[in-house]
Amino acid sequence: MASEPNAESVFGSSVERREDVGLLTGDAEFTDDKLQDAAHVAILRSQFAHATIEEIDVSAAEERDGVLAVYTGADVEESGVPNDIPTAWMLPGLVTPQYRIMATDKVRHTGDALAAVVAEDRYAAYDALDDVDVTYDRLEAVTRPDEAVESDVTVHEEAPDNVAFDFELGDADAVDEAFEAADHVASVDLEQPRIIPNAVEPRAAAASYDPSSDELTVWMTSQNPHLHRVLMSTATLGHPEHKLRIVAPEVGGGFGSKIYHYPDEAITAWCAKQLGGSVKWQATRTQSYATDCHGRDHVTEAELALDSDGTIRGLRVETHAGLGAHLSQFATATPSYLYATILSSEYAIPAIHCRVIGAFTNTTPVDAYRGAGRAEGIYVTERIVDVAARELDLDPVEVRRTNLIPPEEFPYETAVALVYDSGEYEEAMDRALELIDYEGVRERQEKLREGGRYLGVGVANFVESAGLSPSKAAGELGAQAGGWEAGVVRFHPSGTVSVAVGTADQGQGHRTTLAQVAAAELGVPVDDVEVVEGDTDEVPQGMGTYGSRSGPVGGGAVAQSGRKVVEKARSIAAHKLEASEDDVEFDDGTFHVVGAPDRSISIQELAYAAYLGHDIPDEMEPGLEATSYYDPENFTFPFGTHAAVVEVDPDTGEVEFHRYVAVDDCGEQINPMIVEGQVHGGIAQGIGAALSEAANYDDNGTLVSGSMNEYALPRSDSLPEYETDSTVTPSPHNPIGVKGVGESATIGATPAVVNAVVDALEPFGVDHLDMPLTDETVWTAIDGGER
Ligand code: MCN
Repeated sequence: MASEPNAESVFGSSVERREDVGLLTGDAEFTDDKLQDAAHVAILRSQFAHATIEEIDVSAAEERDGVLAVYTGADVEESGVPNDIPTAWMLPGLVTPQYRIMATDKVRHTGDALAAVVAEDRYAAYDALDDVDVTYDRLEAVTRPDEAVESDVTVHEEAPDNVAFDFELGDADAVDEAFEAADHVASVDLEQPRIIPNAVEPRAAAASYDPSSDELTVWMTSQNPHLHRVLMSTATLGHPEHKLRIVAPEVGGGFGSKIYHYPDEAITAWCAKQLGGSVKWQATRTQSYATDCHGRDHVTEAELALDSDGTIRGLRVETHAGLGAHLSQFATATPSYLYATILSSEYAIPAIHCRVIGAFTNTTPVDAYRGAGRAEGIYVTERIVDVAARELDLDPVEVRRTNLIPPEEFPYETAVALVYDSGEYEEAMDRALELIDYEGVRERQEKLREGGRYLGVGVANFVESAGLSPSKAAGELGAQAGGWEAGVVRFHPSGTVSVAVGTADQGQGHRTTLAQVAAAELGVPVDDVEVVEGDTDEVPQGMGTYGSRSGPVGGGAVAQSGRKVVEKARSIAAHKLEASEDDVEFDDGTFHVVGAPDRSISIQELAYAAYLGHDIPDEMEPGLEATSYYDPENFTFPFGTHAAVVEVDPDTGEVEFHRYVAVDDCGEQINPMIVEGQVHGGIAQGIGAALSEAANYDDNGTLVSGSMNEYALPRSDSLPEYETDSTVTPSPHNPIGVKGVGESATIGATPAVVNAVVDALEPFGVDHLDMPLTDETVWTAIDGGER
């Protein structure tokens, strides 16, 4: 039976994460825990970044003990499946070469799959890979997007100059006029290197096919099972969607990398069908590095026009965005609509123009990584504001303040097509400045410099477009997916509640927070609400978890269904209490007749009545549940200010943190503890990008930072103590006032840290440095590159 309703409001409380018991005790089940007796798939990757394939000889591998089958791309073609990994976002003029699950004629990066061995165990499968004999004809490779468009190397015949798209946003003429009228133009050339997402759990799939029913079930590390189902069903395997079940069990982190429909999971499912049984595949860390979509990869020229008092008149940005060897699903949207549209940051910039050239290279595909597009765009604006402030001899904080969009201007339409919903930017910025004691730090900086110590303070503001929506607008811009979310709220006759949502957790705590949303709407104890996600058989439809959408959009869907349930319950309450519906009030789980508090009935009692069906209004169907497809009218726009104080050692180039302050505003907070956790994780990743992380390729297209030995993730001893605070500016259009938070800190942290380091280096005449700001980069820059 249901527990007694509690009066305490669960929305806004730091309810403990119900996910943690399973995770901490090891009881939580991940994909690799499924199908323990299944055969194993090992996938052969290309040895070269660019080559034509002359022959693939699998005969020796087939002969090995324990090997059940060896397949190549030719076998996939022969099976007659559609065999395509499609893009999910079209842009005008976009070139869309076919992306097959295994390459047959040409390889375009070292992660391309060439053959799949299925064997009785993992060791036998991997050992047999050595016996697959591939004859390559090697080609030159190109790895940088700016070089790709001028190179003789052709990644795809369909894309002349390797250009996949050439995208423009904003008013170029207005920007020209603004630049002519302005007192000063600052410019900066900057690069944002590739980042490799490092989820704790590498990608994995386990697939089971039942030939008698034609049912195919795939457990996989998915951030969006329904999207995976539709793509796998229609574009890749040609398997009926209603007979394809995708389940995302516990997923150990994603950071964007598990949004995409990759060849490997499709190969695993295809192998299960071919063999008529169960197979599984688990990526190694090295394979993940070579195949998980990377993030960022921009080479940019930016110019900012300002008056001498710091008033910004215009911003001009041109960027070459690397797409890698193939188009991943959102690879086109991330550097175009998510990047160009956020360039206004928190500022009233009257004219902005942005051109993005998306280029194919012989590298791992690039797509959304935590902060996707918004992180890259905000970085440009927040860096160039600092560059301009120094050139104008103004305090960078004051330039920011001069240009902030004031609260009374909301909703605010930017020069790059977004309408920001709400913002109290100055309040958040002032809170951060006060916490970090900005004036005091500046004084200390001056004093320490006299003694040969180099302190730097960096401030970055940011806005994020979180929760892509609405579907119609996204569709007009080329999206092949909706921006809605589905949520089911179902009372059981005993008064407990099941919620099913189309989002898919990878560590964000949805089973806790979305239960809080439902409990608050229904006025029932949070422990009486169970949330199901990540299973296409259990959840009717869904769009998944990315773009910081699960709180605002998933939460919106749950709230909307909760409200529908309350309205139906109100009708039953009015019937049972013999009152008009207008006279029945709902408060914390109980319906009362206005003015007669003793005439009341709880929502749990009404659930029982609804399922009995004896004593409910005529014409009403029994049952108490509701489904919503919540399609928001706009993005939500979280914002904030991050500030860092660092000291640079001029002898070693080492960057040491003195302070790190983050003030974030994600509207109403469902669970402040989880919000803070999201901010902590985001700061770590933002600092990693600023100081140490970069995926580097050599000229042959070999990923030289191909393992954790060469790819420098931040470690706990290189991260500062975080000092966090928040302001609360609800989103006016969201049913629960929530804005997303999952990516915010990643967006704010990187420019704050880079600004701080460059500020520290001012006495050495350094006005910009490209990330990552490793000791070597900083040390070299201190001596004007002479060391
Ligand atoms: N939340 C809240 N109050 C708000 C906003 C959010 O309590 N005002 C809660 C939400 O209910 C949810 C969590 O905070 O439990 C994050 O919510 P949201 O901002 O909606 O983001 P999503 O849940 O959609 O998660 C996606 C986001 C992204 S895009 C990346 S990348 C990312 C991130 O979340 N990857 C993560 N955080 C991650 N955290 C972990 N542990 N692992 C990842 O892979």
